[in-house]
Amino acid sequence: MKISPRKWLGARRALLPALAGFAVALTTAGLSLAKPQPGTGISLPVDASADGHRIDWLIGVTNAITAVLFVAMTAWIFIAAIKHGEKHTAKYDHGTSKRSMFIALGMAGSVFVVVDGNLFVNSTMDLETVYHNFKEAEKDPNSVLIEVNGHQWAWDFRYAGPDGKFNTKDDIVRLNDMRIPVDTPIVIEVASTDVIHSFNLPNMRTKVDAVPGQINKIWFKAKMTGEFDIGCAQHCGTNHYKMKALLTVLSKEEYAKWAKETSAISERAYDEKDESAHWGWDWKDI
Ligand SMILES: [Cu+2]
Repeated sequence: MKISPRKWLGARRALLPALAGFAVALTTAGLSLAKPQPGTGISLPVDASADGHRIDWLIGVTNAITAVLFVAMTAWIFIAAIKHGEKHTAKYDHGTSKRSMFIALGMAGSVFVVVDGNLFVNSTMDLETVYHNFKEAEKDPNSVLIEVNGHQWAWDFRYAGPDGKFNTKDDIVRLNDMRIPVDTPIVIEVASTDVIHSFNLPNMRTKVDAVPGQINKIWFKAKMTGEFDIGCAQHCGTNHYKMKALLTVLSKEEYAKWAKETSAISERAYDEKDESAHWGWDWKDI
């Protein structure tokens, strides 16, 4: 195919916006792939959770579909620019013909049914059977229940202690330090005492808003031991970026040892009169 100089001019004019589009897409993709923790490589944070693969699948499929559409659309624009050159009277209708409506509805309908339908069904099933299935998680006699209180700018953690009741003398109470056993359901109720925060466990592929006057719930199971970040995913004031805690996943034996010792320490430090320290609540069945 011989391309006339006029057509090349048109193509060159299309090239700049196309390159700019690619640059923006690459930068965005690069930022989303930036490694948030050492040793994770260029990818999402290490998936340390038993059910994290469900979230990663959703992100992967969404990225793949978006990439295919992006390439198809930019290629279409570029080919049209080369083919039609600089001077070309556009031929178009207002989309009111039967043929146009048939094509538009057909394309939109098939994308909706095939893509959205698939993602919607999968996500709804995951929510029903896993993420919102608290009954199943709490049924495990070894499951660990934790109350989390977010405030500007730290996370408080409370475990019921040997008596199994919250807000009592033997509670384990920690600041910015959450420890859990591996391969065990961890059920967490989250509240806030000032503004809206968001309790974020990127390596466990879960997070939930911490809302004043409300108790929200999540659960997960860690599949590996190690230390992981806990963050706040809701801009909550000047020092939002400092609202960071550490999640330590221990072996079951190490966790049992830690819980026993820490409960005894917390019990010794218990002060009946310190009302602000008794921020816990009766565990809620949600
Ligand atoms: Cu916050």
